[in-house]
Amino acid sequence: MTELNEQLQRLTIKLVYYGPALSGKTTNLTRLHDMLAPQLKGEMMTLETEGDRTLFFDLLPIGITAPSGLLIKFKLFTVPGQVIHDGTRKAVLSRADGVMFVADAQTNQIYNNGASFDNLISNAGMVGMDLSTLPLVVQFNKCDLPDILSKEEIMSRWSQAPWPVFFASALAGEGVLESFTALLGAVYQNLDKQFNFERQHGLNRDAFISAVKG
Ligand SMILES: Nc1nc2c(ncn2[C@@H]2O[C@H](COP(=O)(O)OP(=O)(O)OP(=O)(O)O)[C@@H](O)[C@H]2O)c(=O)[nH]1
Ligand SMILES: [Mg+2]
Repeated sequence: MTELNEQLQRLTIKLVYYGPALSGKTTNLTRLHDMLAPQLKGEMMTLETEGDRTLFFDLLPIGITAPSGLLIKFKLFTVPGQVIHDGTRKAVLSRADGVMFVADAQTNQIYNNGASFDNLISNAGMVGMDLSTLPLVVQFNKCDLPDILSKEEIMSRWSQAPWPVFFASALAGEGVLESFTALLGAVYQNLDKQFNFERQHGLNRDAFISAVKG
């Protein structure tokens, strides 16, 4: 449930990058931090990493102001993908307004992707989130590597699912902004439903998305 503080004219939107270990969640946030306009974003915070691996989370804060004066803050989090950090993952996922599921396109990661998606479904249920209404985008990352699933193979598994699928190479920044834009669009739809956003705050979907991209 999105937090809207009417008195302070402030809305906070939590977006979570979820997925198996080493799929590239932290890299997505790092690239977004490189790409977004400086006046929109705060410093990216990384809370304790061990080598390449996230132990708690990464956080990228972004802020925009609607024509109504409403300050909209986005908090982009990553979860730690390693199986043992499930408690942390659940805590970070809690109260998310949107999820980017970052899968690893390498053929040897099929099992880990599936297990992580099952884990998302199970944790979402435990923290009281409804996956049927949650804005969710699926990103298959590491598409630059040689031994990966073809787009056809991936789509044959995912095209029946209700979520949009993107292909990315986060290391090179490819597909990062496109998938993030899709997530913002899905989040906007929910906000508009919940708070009558366009009428109350003067931001339509396209303006909302371009305000974030700067
Ligand atoms: N070749 C290639 N490597 C990538 C890509 N994205 C990330 N990596 C590499 O994969 C490794 C893991 O990336 P991270 O972004 O730390 O992965 P993570 O999902 O945050 O991992 P955890 O925090 O352990 O859950 C790093 O060495 C990255 O440089 C990509 O698109 N292509
Ligand atoms: Mg990480």
